[in-house]
Amino acid sequence: MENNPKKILTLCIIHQKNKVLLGMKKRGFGQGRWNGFGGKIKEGESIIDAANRELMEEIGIKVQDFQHLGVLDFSWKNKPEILQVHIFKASDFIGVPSESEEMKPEWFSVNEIPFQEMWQDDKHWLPLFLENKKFQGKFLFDDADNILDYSLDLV
Ligand code: 6U4
Repeated sequence: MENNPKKILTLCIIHQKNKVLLGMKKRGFGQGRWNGFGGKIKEGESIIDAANRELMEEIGIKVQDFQHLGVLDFSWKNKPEILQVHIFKASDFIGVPSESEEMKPEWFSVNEIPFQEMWQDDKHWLPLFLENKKFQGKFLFDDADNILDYSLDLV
């Protein structure tokens, strides 16, 4: 039974001065794209705990200074589910970013972000993120993950 089609997820990008840490998703949802780190929150888990659990599982690091910058709702034309993704920034972390079965981390200059190999929404909100602006938005995708419609506002 599918009573609650809204899923809450985390997405964390490490941003230090002129570089960001992204990960190549090696399997599952979003495979083949550079992305931040994160995933679905588990029952009873706080959103910050979920963000840190995913960072540890995916690249073996832990963060203390999360900034909650954005909330984006993603939906698809022919699917009932809505993904509500909470976007966090961090600058400091403990540990060494390391490749896992799910993610291969890599630093990118903020001038060389690989937008062509990312979700299409990223080029809209990442510039706001890099300027520490808070935002909210909604993106509607087709079956091939192309944007059909979107709204994005500063909050
Ligand atoms: P499981 O089911 O354990 O493999 P889990 O790790 O919980 O999955 P996953 O991998 O499905 O979650 O998480 C998807 C990740 O992709 C989250 O960090 C949110 C992010 N994401 C989803 N849609 C996105 C989009 N349109 N743009 C974007 N990130 C997106 O930049």
